Order: sequence, then structure tokens, then C-alpha cells
Amino acid sequence: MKKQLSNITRLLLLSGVAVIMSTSCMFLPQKEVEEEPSVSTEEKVNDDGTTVLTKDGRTLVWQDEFNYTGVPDVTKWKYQTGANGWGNNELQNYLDNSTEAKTAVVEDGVLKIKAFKENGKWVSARLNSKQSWKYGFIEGRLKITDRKGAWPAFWMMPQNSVYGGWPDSGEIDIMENAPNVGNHKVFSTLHATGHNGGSGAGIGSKFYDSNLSSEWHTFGVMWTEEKITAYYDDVAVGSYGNDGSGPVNWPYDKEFYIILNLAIGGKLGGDAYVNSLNGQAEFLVDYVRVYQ
Ligand SMILES: [Ca+2]
Repeated sequence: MKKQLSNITRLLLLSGVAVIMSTSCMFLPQKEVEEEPSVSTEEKVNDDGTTVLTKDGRTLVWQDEFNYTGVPDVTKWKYQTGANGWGNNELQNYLDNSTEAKTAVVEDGVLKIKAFKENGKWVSARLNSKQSWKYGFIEGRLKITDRKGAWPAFWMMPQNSVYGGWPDSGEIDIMENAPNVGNHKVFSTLHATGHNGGSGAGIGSKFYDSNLSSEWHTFGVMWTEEKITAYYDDVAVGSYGNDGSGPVNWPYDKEFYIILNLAIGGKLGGDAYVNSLNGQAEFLVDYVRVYQ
């Protein structure tokens, strides 16, 4: 109902615009009024009575709902550790959290990635999924840090870099939040040889309200052979198509694994704001799901 009303409103608005435009230009191309493409999660009942979640016709093949307590499931996650700046002059040291719930803690049905100062230096966590996938709908339900100085991310990297080192084998950034480059901003980007670093291919971005950090939102990508589309709260926000030119622009035809991390400072976090974090930041994950 809401959608129908908004479409009627849009039609009225467009026809109003058309009247105004027709006085100055008679040959403007007509734009079709389209409903915003959206997806939904549904419960499908199998023949044996069990149920399975589906998304846009795809079936749930992997998930971590974080409905347990302690360290993140070691059968599903491993850690990338170190304090080398990660190519972006980041400040944090990523710790191995596999035996002690310290920088990645599962409680209250949620994964909490915690960055904090220890002996004057930042520690945090970077979790990589042990499994990797080619194509599907990959989504996370997240509560975003949204504090200048912090840089949480939900993204994917190639399991085997068959086309070469970064950026040649690709990178799929599903959600990055860097208030340093725009208040309450969330964005999604693809990197490859033909579009990398500051020239990455944007597939969506949005400025949220000031309550971004207190509300849950889902972020996902629909990844097919033809294109990768970013979804925010199940609504498509942008996409990038496979133009057939090969791995220079489309290295996204191999298996990628999932990464969840919380960086501090650096290029996107913003060194100037790190002190305003008062020594701690948190990135919350309700679940991560893969549908194929
Ligand atoms: Ca959960």
C-alpha cells in the first residue's frame, strides 16, 4: 500500500515536471516510473516439514546468527592479526581472539567487535570466514559505529588471488562507514585493476540520520555472473555490471570470503578524530548470512 501510494505520488510529480519541461524542451526522453527493486527474506517449508530461509529465491547456505556466548565460532571464523597499518596507516593491532573473547565477543545474540586502548595502543579484531563463495546474496545485519575516528567494514576478498595481488583479483566492499568522509555515511564499493583505491566503483552510498549507530540495518550484495548490486535494508541502491572485458574490470568470478573488522584512524577513519573516541569503539553484528 505504501509503495502504491508512493508510486502515485511519483507519477503526479513526474507529470507535473513533464508539464514544466514541455514548455522548454519537447524532446526529453521519457523515464519509466519503476518501483524500487527490493528483496525479502522468506521462510520456506521443505517436504519433510523443516523450514529454511530464502532470499529472492535463493536458499540459505551459510550463516552465523551469533546466538551463543564467548568467542566467535572457530569452525566459521579465523583471525587476521597484526599492526602493520594495513596499507592505510591504520592504528590498531588486530589480535587473535580464538581462545579468549577480548576484541571479538559474542553475547546477547550479537557479535561485538571491540576496539580499545591497551597499554596506550589500539587493539581490535578482523574476522575472516573460513569458507568462501562464488555468487549469491551475502548480507549482514549491523549496528554501525558511526563515530569519527573509527572505520567498521563488512567486505569480501578473493580466496585465491589468481589474477594477482591487490587490486587485480578484486575486492567487494559491502559496507564501510567512515564518518570522517561524511557524517552518518555508509557506502559500498568494488575494486579491481580497472577501478581501485579512490577510483573504486561505487555501488551505493547513503547518508543516514544521526541515530545510525543506535539502529540495526541490513547491508548486502546480490552477486551474479552479470552484476553486483548493493542492498540497504533490502532495497537496491546501485550496481556494477560485467562488461565482458575480463578480469581487469570483472575479477568477481572466483570464490570470495567474508571479512568483518573495526579499524581505527587511517585514511578513512581519520587520525584527527581518534582522540574523540575516548579510547574505545564497538561494531555490532546480529548475523551474517549467505544465500545461493
Ligand atoms: Ca543474532
